[in-house]
Amino acid sequence: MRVKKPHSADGWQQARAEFRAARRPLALTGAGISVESGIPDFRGDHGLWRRFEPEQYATLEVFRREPHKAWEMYRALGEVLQGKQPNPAHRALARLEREGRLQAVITQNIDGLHQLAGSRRVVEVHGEYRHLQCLRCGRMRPLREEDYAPPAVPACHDCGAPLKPNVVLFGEWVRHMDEVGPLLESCDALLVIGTSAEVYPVADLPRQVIGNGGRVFEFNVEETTLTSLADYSFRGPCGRTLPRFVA
Ligand code: BJW
Ligand code: ZN
Repeated sequence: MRVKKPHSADGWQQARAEFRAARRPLALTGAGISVESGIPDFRGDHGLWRRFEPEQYATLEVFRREPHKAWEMYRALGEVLQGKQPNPAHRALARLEREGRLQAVITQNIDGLHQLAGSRRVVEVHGEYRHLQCLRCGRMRPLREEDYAPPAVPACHDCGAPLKPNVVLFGEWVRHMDEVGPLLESCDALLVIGTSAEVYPVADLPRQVIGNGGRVFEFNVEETTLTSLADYSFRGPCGRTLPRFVA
């Protein structure tokens, strides 16, 4: 049987042994890993989507038509990101990599907390929030505090077009899939942490690993569409479950 839930100490031991035996382990993270750092996720009770309907604020189409609307959401996001620090789950992944037990972290998060925790190979498939990009001429520049000052939308110095945070919106291509592809191809153990696995193409990555015969270990506070497919599902705040798992 594929699905094994680690309810018992034995279950935890077996999961740990399987992860230790992996030759090409990876982690895939989502907003849930940063919740214990004080950054709300998207689809939860205090999530960003409770205040900002994604179709109204978070699509490329909306940005092109009404950039000030997308900037309303960015400002709210910028506020919650300020001063946030990594938590034990981020640090557990950094430690795994340092010890040679993790190849890379593929993250949907834009908050930079994996790097702050010490992770070195971090693939940010949904971008990052520290830079602004010009969709017209391609110019990229660092985000400045005054960019958040309402109500203006910052404009490109070179061509005058509205600048957009380097965060991937719906309808935009996700980043670095050329790097993700080969990593996933050879991955035999994937830690999936704090993601609802509802946003594509990332939601397909665990299924790809399962299809290749790899193991999937899910860490989440609740059941997701992935839970029934995962080999192991650790229920609870990942700031507790993940450090315990890697200990
Ligand atoms: C905890 C916890 C704790 C809480 N411990 N766990 C129809 C069908 C299929 C696909 C599509 C479709 N129509 C359109 C698409 C494609 C679309 C898509 O997937 N849409 C779906 C909604 C259906 N995808 C795209 O458009 C992507 N691009 C793309 O596909 O390119 C090709 C293309 C090009 C041109 C045209 C069409 C396609 C881009 C996706 C971009 C996502 N961007 C966002 C950010 C928006 C801006 C902003 O930041 O403000 O990225 S959306 C948002 O969701 C953010 C996240 O990275 C992403 C994923 O969310 P995540 O991380 O999973 O968070 P939550 O909140 O969903 O889940 C948190 C989880 O943590 C929960 O499970 C909790 O239980 C758990 N948790 N506390 C452990 N302490
Ligand atoms: Zn420009």
